[in-house]
Amino acid sequence: MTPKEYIALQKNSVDTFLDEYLLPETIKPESIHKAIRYSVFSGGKRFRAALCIAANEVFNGNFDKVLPVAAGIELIHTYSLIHDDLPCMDNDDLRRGKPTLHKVFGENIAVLAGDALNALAFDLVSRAEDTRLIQILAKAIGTEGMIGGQVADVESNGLTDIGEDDVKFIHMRKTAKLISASLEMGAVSAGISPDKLERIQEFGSLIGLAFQIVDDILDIESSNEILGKNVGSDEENDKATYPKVYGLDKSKSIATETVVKAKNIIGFLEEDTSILKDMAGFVINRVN
Ligand code: GRG
Repeated sequence: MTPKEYIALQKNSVDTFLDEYLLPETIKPESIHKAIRYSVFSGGKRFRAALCIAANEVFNGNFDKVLPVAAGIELIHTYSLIHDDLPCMDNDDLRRGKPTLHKVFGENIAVLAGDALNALAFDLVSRAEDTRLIQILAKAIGTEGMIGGQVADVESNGLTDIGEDDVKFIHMRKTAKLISASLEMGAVSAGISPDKLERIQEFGSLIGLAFQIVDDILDIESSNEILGKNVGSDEENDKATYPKVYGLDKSKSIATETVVKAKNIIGFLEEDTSILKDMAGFVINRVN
């Protein structure tokens, strides 16, 4: 199975699960339930959920136990995209090939939908009855994680003296932390040992960094049709990106080297980690 097929397979399970879990659009107040479903089912790849399930599988976990956790991670990810697109953040009007949530439902409902997804995500993760998973997720999205990265990102808009350390600081937090936490939560739920967990964390940080570097590159080289969002948005917002700091060619080689390093880190584990290595390869080869 190719990594793309593996991700599609897990997406199917996650989407079926979420469709049953999320309240129907007919429940009052209808607008918030419609808004949540509009965003959650707008065609995300479910890469983070697939990573969580893959790590769980590698360390012999339990699919039924990890599925709500993987689904919860996708709700956090969707929440971050909704808030990232708001006028007070990146002010984007296209996401996953559709108008952004605030364009359709208004800014107030978009903010509240993000907030609701946060609460729902923790409800789902708590179903595994393992407080370590809740702690990993909370830390990954807090001020030392995703939110910290987003703060540094918005504060760097328009600055001319952005350096290598600054852009790595942002990418490691706003994107890599949740990607690494997805793997970590899958592995911890499967009972991974602490020494192996360290390798999984490091692998996750590296592929998460590469994921955001590739995102920066696609924002320059892809098209609105393929990406489902407005390309050129980073340049328009004068954002801190790898191509801005290193140029396109060097950014591509850094992304490739980062993925090679990631694969080597898990290469010595006794378990069959081929699915994780394939997922690392997907990060480099993805087109959207
Ligand atoms: C949600 C805790 C929390 C905080 C909000 C707005 C914000 C703080 C953070 C923004 C972080 C962000 C949007 C980072 C970009 C990550 C990224 C590369 C997204 C694209 O991921 P894909 O390609 O998207 O997996 P799909 O659409 O496939 O799901």
